[in-house]
Amino acid sequence: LRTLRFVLGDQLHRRVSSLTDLDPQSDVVLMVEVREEATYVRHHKQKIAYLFAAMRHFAADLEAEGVTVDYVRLDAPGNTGSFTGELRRAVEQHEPDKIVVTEPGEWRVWEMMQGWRDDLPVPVDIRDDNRFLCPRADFARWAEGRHALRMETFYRGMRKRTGLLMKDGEPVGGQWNFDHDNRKKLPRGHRSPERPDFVPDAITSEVIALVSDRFADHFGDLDAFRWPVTRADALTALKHFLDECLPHFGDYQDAMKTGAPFLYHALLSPALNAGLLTAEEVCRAAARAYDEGAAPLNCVEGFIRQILGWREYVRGLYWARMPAYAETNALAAKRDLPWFYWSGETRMNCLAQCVADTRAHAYAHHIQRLMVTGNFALLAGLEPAQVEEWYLVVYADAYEWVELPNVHGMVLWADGGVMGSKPYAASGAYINRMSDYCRGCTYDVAAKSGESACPFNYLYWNFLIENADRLAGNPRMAMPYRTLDGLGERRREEITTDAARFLAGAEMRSAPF
Ligand code: FAD
Ligand code: DLZ
Ligand code: SF4
Repeated sequence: LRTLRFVLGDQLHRRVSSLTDLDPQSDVVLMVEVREEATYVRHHKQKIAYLFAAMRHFAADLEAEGVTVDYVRLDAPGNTGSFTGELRRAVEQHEPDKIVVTEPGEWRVWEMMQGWRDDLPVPVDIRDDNRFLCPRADFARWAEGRHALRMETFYRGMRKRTGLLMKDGEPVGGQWNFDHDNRKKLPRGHRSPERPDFVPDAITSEVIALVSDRFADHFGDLDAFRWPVTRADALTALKHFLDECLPHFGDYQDAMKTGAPFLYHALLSPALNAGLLTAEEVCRAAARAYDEGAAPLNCVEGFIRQILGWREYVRGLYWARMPAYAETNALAAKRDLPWFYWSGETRMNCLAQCVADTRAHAYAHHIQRLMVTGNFALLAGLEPAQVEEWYLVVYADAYEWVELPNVHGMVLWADGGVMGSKPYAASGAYINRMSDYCRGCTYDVAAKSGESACPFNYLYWNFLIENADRLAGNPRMAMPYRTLDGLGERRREEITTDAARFLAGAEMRSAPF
């Protein structure tokens, strides 16, 4: 019997479910570089280069094992440019008895796969994705009948289920969550560790040249491409993180600094999302660092919560609530995405810096995504679909299963509270507290009104005023609404006038000059 095993570009793990029973004597592994996947949104150039480079290295490793790999390069003669076209071509060429594939990360491809079952002349076995710790069906059972899903409840269940940071059925250290020890501001002059430097080898360099040529009009630079694109390099990156960054991860998790996009973050999301590392091995390695006394509990718990908690939770939520999830717009936001999200041309220094980091590295850390580009999108009432497309384009780790809940739910509150109990709205004071951006800004973070005032300041109150009928009744918003009530009529008028002027002004233009 000959099985055709179709491995997608973000399933690059040797023990992924589609490969567990691989028979190198008879089976063929299919991997395809296709234009449709590279352009369904106009991904950052580094994201395409990352996937193609990781795919080519993974295929080479399989071949070194003696596995037959049908690897279709982007510029191969006859490449039809789509998953479906390439699968059909491979079926004609290899005449398999069946096709085996692991379920995809995106609804769009899931629907495509259902079509393969109907249209192809051989059976298609779609297997669970075993790279996650919580199977889709288990999450769906947990979510059934709940409107609001809360990460913290889910996370505690996952700690019990996996035994991570657990002792005798209780959380290690007597608490589930050590966030109150985290979130320090970086001291002035502080130097964080250097990012590991994975200089592109011949395979990666060839891919970078291809992407530069074929996707020249996509967002982003390729010059600073330094991602680990093999499992061996991803393991080196994990070790670097555990040794150099984890001991301070929690402390400076929310800090932002000009010209220092990485700080103590792991930079592991592209490798995790493409399959080079598994969530389980990364969490267990972090727990081991705590057991061995190499990192304190607040840092290790904070890190494990991001993966065992947030990452598994958003993935479960995505599959439990799609496709309807993407359609809601609870705050009726409809303003166009300003052009500066692409060009970085804005006088708001925090946004200019985050866009610059994003363009250079296809990366920004969580707080830049949530509290700068995200917070502005929320306060300015940008249309969810346009903001979501931006986030799906610009990051090397972006796949809809993780991007959509974070943007639609956590940032924009477009799901009306399914994912988080309240919107993460904040004024310029938060950005000033956690970063050095305001020092280099032409706007004045201390000023509340007028043309030179930080726009986040009046947009924050304007957001509360505009959404009062939707948010004022939310118990978790009671405090800001009480403060708003105390501001007085004249101050409220000042806020709405400032906001209207800014939102109609040059900063908000949605196309280049
Ligand atoms: P670290 O800060 O070192 O965290 C460690 C790991 O925890 C990450 O590698 C990631 O796997 C996981 N993690 C942390 N927070 C989250 C979260 N909220 N959701 C899921 N996993 C999380 N992450 C993506 O992988 N892809 C995305 O497309 C994506 N889009 C986002 C959009 C917005 C608006 C926000 C607020 C967050 C988004 N995130 C996304 C989550 C998070 O910002 C990134 O995972 C993180 O910045 C990746 O960098 P790191 O590996 O250095 O992470
Ligand atoms: C993101 C991406 C890109 C840019 N290109 C390819 C590709 O050419 N071939 C491939 O197999 N996968 C690619 N991917 C990843 C897929 O888009 C991903 O598998 C689906 O979005 C499902 O998560
Ligand atoms: Fe951003 Fe306002 Fe600070 Fe300028 S002053 S960097 S706009 S928060």
